[in-house]
Amino acid sequence: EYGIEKPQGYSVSFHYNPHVEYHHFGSSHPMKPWRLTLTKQLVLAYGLEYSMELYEPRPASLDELAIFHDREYLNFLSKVTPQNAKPDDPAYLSYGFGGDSNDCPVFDGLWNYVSIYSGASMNAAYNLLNKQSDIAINWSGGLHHAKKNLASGFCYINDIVLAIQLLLTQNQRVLYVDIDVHHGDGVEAAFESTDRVFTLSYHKFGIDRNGYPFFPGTGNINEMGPTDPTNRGKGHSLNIPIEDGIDDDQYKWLFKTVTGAVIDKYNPTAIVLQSGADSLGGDRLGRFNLNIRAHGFCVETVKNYGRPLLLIGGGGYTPRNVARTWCHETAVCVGAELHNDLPTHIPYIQAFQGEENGGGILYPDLHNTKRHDNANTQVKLHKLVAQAMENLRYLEG
Ligand code: TV7
Ligand code: CA
Ligand code: ZN
Repeated sequence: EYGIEKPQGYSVSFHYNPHVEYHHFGSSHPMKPWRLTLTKQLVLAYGLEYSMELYEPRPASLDELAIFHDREYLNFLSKVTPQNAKPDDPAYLSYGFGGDSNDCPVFDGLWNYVSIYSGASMNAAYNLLNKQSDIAINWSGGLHHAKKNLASGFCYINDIVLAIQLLLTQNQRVLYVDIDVHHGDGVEAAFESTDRVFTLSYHKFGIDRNGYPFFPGTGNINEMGPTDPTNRGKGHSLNIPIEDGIDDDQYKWLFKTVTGAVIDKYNPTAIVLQSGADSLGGDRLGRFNLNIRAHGFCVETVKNYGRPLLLIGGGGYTPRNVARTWCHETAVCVGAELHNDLPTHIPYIQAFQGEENGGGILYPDLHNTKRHDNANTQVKLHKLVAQAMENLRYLEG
């Protein structure tokens, strides 16, 4: 390794309000805020807090959330409780609550929960604006499905849109990149009419054998935002639909090629990376076969462009692997290598012990969990990249 200089010395900030952990969506719901407890414990156990600045942001206020969301929706969200909720109230259904799936339940402390994760993303964005940090991290955010007046897919408030709106006060062009296994539809929709935000999402896309589309059912390669040529947002969204079982080498190649081309052509002055961990192998809801280091390669690739970077969480439904991945990616940001043997003094060490593989280590082989056959052929991926490059020609005007 001697003589090779890695770009180092980024100032990194970690924005986390621990009160977010104490919220529960319901016992059978896949979204588990305590995965953030595990993440924080791993980060501390490896001593990463000495290489970055820690912040404990206050919750966002209703007025702050109203820079994107409708006030009527926020008023409803701020008042609804499991005790006063009326599931037959038309407002309740129209705002995305209840329904068959119960993706967005009303739980105790809901308003507190959404204000906390949103406050953390906004605090992180302010840190980038003030040049207090080069990279600002909020693992509790990344709730990319929420619309201005609609809860969707476990997301009630779109903290990403709020953070990007803040970044736009001092940046001419913001790039949004989303490696969650689901399509980042809420962020794409929020900025569909501007050329000052480019949205790029990698996700599973397709219909399963029961005829249900993979959630949210949008994000095919031909969906590039508005089609009206007078709309400034035309061509400023790129969607990369992927099939089940994609492996490390395929994903790394796809990510590097396409993200690199977008950064070169769009030349953003700030980047927001949603690093949803449900694209890992063995995720309870995901379909991909990625290992932790391949997921982290995406963070490293974006980091190496040296633009102000907001790094946020998102999905991730196998909590121990979410914690491993986000700890690894925190280390990537500060430029640290971590031992594969987990430190022995972690409070929640039992959560990482006694797995068929991966007990006691940071980098288990998740590809070996092989729950999804790889339906991505090299031919299909090359065609996908060719189509993505074709879509990017809109940027040349
Ligand atoms: C960012 N998948 C969010 C991802 C949101 C995915 C969905 C569930 C689910 C919800 C539960 C639950 C679940 C085991 C999984 C179309 C439906 C579902 C037909 C009966 N268990 C993110 C949202 C997705 C809720 N929703 O991107 C309570 O899985 O697929 C759907 C919607 C409605 C129709 N029904 C199928 O990662 C954070 N939900 C258990 C309890
Ligand atoms: Ca995605
Ligand atoms: Zn997801």
